[in-house]
Amino acid sequence: MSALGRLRVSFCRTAWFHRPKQPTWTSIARLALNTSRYNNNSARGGVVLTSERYPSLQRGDYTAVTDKHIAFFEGLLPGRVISDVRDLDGYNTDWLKTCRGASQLLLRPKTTEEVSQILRYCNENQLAVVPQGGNTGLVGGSVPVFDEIIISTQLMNKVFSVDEISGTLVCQSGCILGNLETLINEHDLTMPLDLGAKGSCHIGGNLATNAGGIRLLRFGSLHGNVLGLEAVLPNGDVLDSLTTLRKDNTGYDVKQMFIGSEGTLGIITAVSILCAQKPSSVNVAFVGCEDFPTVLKVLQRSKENLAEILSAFEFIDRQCMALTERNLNLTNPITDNKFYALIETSGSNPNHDEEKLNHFLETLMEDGIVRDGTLATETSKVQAIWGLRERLAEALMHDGYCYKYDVSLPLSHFYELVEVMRERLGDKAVSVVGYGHVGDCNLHFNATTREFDEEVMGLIEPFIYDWVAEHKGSISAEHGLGFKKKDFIYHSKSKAAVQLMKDMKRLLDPNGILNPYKTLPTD
Ligand code: FAD
Ligand code: 2HG
Ligand code: ZN
Repeated sequence: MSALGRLRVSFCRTAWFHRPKQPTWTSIARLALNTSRYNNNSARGGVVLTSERYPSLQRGDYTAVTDKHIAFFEGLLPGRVISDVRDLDGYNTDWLKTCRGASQLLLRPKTTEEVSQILRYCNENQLAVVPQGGNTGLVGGSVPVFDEIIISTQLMNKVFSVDEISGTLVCQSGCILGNLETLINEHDLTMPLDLGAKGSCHIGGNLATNAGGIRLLRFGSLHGNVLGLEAVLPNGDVLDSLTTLRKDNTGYDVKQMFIGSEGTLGIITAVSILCAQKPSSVNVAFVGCEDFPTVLKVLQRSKENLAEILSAFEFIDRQCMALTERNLNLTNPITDNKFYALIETSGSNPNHDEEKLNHFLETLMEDGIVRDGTLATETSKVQAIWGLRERLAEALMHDGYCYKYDVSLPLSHFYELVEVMRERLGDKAVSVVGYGHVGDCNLHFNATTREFDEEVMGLIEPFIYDWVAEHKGSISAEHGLGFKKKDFIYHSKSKAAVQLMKDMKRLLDPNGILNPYKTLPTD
């Protein structure tokens, strides 16, 4: 009997990406907290203002927006200036509902020239701004801290060209990732990145955060897939680096500076990206493992046996999987396992791919590595299994308050962090879970409590950052530093590297108007 026959047939219903219920609060270490406001949901919009939550925060020496400024912007962007506070709440509040600014002004440019004029004016008038894409960032980088003007790329959603032979896509930065995927699928191409927030995040936001996601294992990071970009510098100058060339060794590769700069060096207005051939066969195997070393064994075997068709390898622990059932009412097709591995293959020959995957699963079972699993070959079932994985961030938030960490760790210490934290938190937490992009050594560690608990927070931070640094990891694998993690940068970067970052910031943004209070440390 084939492995396909012996493995249970997938039966999950298709799951979709939803915005989660509001959590209550998150913390920023090294900033004094106004503890009386922890769970104050009576504040406007249900989320406490960041400036009230952290009373020690100092607003920079920026000009406050006046009617004169608003009149200027209304002349420049007729009908695309929003200054009614009721319409601004969603833009002022982050996806996790943990950070909230008090911006009085949202600008929605359509062209690079408009972005250039906005920034030139803001720079001359010492007006602080925050660039915003889909506002799905998880580190508080996309919303104002005080009253920074929000510059949204929402209306910058033009696709300029798709070249089927070279696989290059050139578009404006406000295109939604999921829409780009749909569009280029028609040209038999696929995006080199995919993430749970694809229905909302913008490609410019993806570049600005150097987003990783579930395809990084196959296609590598955006530092390799972005061929060119256009960015507007804080003084309004346009940096045209929008090449479509695969190779170009003419001096410093300046576009790299903007990838992962989290809106602190320039506003990305257009992107040229290398897309891959769309696979004609995609399969997903979802297998149960009895311990974490077995997950690693399966990973190693996947690399050996699936080789060029392996396109994703994710893991979920039992405690995390339980949340999808408890909080989202989803069905896990293979219950009662301590760990789960999601293995995706993508290729161009369905028979070849199935044969390879079948052989791989057979040997896993014959060698007693895996006893339970399910295989999905139909698109709807593949999507349903991915739904279990992609909705974990949402599932966690239903517990109440979520303490979220996104770290890189060597595989030899990878899951140890979850065990150490579980021991440390004991029964003070509702859930203590680990999941993520294990194929890229990227762990998503999350703990939850019903509501924010200062004692739990104190048990997690700074311990977790120290632990990660001691074990030669990174305190932010893919989400960035934003507002929440900027002061822990020295756990992962040398003093010399941070100094160079500060020098670059000063060179490009001497007035510090672009996304202040983000990425670079306070000191
Ligand atoms: P925003 O949230 O709007 O902004 C993020 C940062 O980029 C901010 O600092 C902002 O100022 C800056 N920025 C935005 N647009 C521009 C621009 N045009 N020019 C300059 N700066 C800009 N992230 C991953 O890496 N991998 C994942 O697998 C992943 N999965 C997620 C799943 C869910 C359910 C959610 C909610 C988030 C997930 N994220 C993930 C985090 C987030 O989606 C990514 O960081 C994404 O790239 C942010 O894009 P955005 O358009 O929403 O950017
Ligand atoms: C994912 O991989 C995202 O699902 C979110 O990066 C991770 O919420 C998290 O911890
Ligand atoms: Zn992730």
